[in-house]
Amino acid sequence: AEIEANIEAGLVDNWFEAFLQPIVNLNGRGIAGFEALMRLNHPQKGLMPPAEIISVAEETAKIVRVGNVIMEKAIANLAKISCIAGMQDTYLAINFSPLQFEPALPARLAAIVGRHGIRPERIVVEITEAVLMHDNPQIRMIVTELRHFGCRIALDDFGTGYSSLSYLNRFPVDIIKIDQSFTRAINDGDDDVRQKSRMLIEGITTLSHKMNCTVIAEGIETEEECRTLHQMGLDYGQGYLFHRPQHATTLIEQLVGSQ
Ligand code: G
Ligand code: G
Ligand code: MN
Ligand code: NA
Repeated sequence: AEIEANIEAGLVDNWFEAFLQPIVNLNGRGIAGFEALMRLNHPQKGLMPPAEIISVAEETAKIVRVGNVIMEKAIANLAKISCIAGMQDTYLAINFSPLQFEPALPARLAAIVGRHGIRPERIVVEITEAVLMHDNPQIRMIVTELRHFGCRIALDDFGTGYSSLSYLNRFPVDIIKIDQSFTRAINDGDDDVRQKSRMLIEGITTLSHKMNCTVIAEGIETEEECRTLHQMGLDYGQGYLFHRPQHATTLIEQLVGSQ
């Protein structure tokens, strides 16, 4: 109940923020895009971790309003970052929960990108298997509509669900994000675990490339992980080794400072 009250207060008093975590090209480590990660910045408690907030927001259907705020703020942040030299073609990935795929979503997103002068091709819609599992014709129609508008679709947390491969067959996916549990497992102390997880990632990557999908490794924390994943043919990486999720203002200062 306290979390629900914080969500409501956050919506009314503007406590929600869209932090950004850069996604880098494993070949050269230049920034290819950013993932928007929601944060509730409570005036007394400070930044509250999103996992619990998101699950309560989903249960109470407030996730639709929260998601609309995040879309607006994240796209406004992308527009600011785009003024920095070399950042004009970077993309923005936004996470979506199943309830957010309501009929009004495509027009709402179109209005926001239009207002900020962002091409829809620069927006990536991140969905999880939870979105696809519903196998709901409305969700499928809205995802297809977003793709026709120019957005790309990323399948998040890939490899953690039940029947990931069947979704690739039935859904238009452009990007596969391999879950960070795999990034950990490729250096597991157990030889068998390590070898099998490497074979799994390599196989998924080959398959994804054949289907014209880009592959991103999540949660890269060490140089060793980065090197191995690059050798295995993954395209992009995301993780604390490169950049943490940050407030847009901090990130912009850092990007401008490193030029
Ligand atoms: O930033 P962090 O690693 O703590 O995020 C935790 C989880 O919350 C991740 O699974 C992420 O996908 C999810 N998440 C973060 N921001 C959003 C958001 O704006 N909308 C939705 N639906 N999920 C989000
Ligand atoms: O579920 P999703 O992939 O959308 O969420 C990404 C989550 O992973 C966020 O909570 C983000 O803060 C977290 N994250 C990003 N990079 C790293 C990392 O290198 N290590 C760990 N442990 N978590 C990370
Ligand atoms: Mn994500
Ligand atoms: Na993920």
